[in-house]
Amino acid sequence: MTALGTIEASELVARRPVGHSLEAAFYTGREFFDLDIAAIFAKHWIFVATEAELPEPGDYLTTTLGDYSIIVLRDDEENIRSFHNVCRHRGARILDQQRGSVGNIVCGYHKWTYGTDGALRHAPSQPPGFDPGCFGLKPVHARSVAGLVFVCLADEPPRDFADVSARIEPYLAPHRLREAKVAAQVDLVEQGNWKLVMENNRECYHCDGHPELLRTFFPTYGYTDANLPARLRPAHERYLRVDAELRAICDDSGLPYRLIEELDTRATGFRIQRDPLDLAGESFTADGKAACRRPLGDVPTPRLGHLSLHLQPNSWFHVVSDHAVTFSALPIAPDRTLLRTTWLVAPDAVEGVDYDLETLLKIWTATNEQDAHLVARAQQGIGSPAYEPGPYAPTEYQVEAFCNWYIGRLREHLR
Ligand code: 3BY
Ligand code: FES
Ligand code: FE
Repeated sequence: MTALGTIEASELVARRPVGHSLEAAFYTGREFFDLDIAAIFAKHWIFVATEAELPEPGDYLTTTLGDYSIIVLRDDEENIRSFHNVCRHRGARILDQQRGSVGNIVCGYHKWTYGTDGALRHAPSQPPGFDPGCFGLKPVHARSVAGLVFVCLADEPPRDFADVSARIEPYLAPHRLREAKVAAQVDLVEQGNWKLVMENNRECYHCDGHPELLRTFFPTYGYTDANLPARLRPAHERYLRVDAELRAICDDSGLPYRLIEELDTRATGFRIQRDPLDLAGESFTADGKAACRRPLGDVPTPRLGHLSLHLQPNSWFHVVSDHAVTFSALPIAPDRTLLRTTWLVAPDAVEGVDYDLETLLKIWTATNEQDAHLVARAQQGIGSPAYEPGPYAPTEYQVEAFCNWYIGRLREHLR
């Protein structure tokens, strides 16, 4: 018998009703936390960093996925690599800082020394015949897609990632994120399960709770003509007008914008689209005007709306003409999640000259805090024995797609 009582995790996975939120144990139980790490985070491509965080050879960061600790670094040849942060001598955690820069990767315990390619270069006082070639750092698959760095812990990563990369790269490439500069990174610990963070991100049913974001973000997001509430008609009319303008600009300048939505039909579920913004239409600011004077990449006009990328299991991205924002939700405990938000600007943008940091961060900081409250409320309610799964509205179809993808992956794992 498990802590779920007589009901096994596999039964809960098998009986999940389509179109409804998940049963409580998915959000509260240690069994599902461990299962999520094993079936989701250790098997899929996970966004962990931007190349902008690792500008020079030897720059590294460490990240935690459940019990795994990994190193992501730029090697001497400037390639992005990833390794398990576990020494091949007696297993000590090698790098214990969140980020830094190294010439070699040196374990602090007995000074085994690895190159930035992971090869063991030096192990003090070993007997003759010791073969360093047998003790390189264990590699983790790592790929950069237009400057967004993904890792996969599986021996055999999902093979569809190459296809997804090839399809999203043309949308991202014009913004030259590889060369961008990190303006800020903020870690927010949310009091809720990582899936509640993701589900909340996948709908705008709750967007009335985001007055700052809604200055420019169309509240019609996720609705169709058939289910659009009457109160959103004026916004929808405006949306249609500016959307037509945006499409014309994109067609003229060869920028891809069309929606691709394959959220739950493949291992690397994704959604990408360039969508207009309201008011000046340039950026996530109070008036829609750019927050940074330097454009991000080769943009034909600042009025480019937002390029939005949503990826299963745990990341989303918004790129506007003057900056990019990346988001990743990393599980800490069944009821705690780290939301990491990173703002990127053009490499030559100077804080205080080209942009005011507070203005740049304002909208998503407020939105993240509002979302964190909503996620905590959801976690609290779901913790009551009175909770039972409730139905998703049509505008929550991307939440259903997230849960459907997730349940499908668990079923595959448990087979
Ligand atoms: O970040 C997103 O994708 C948005 C923000 C508001 C709701 N969600 C769909
Ligand atoms: Fe790393 Fe001994 S455990 S050098
Ligand atoms: Fe929200």
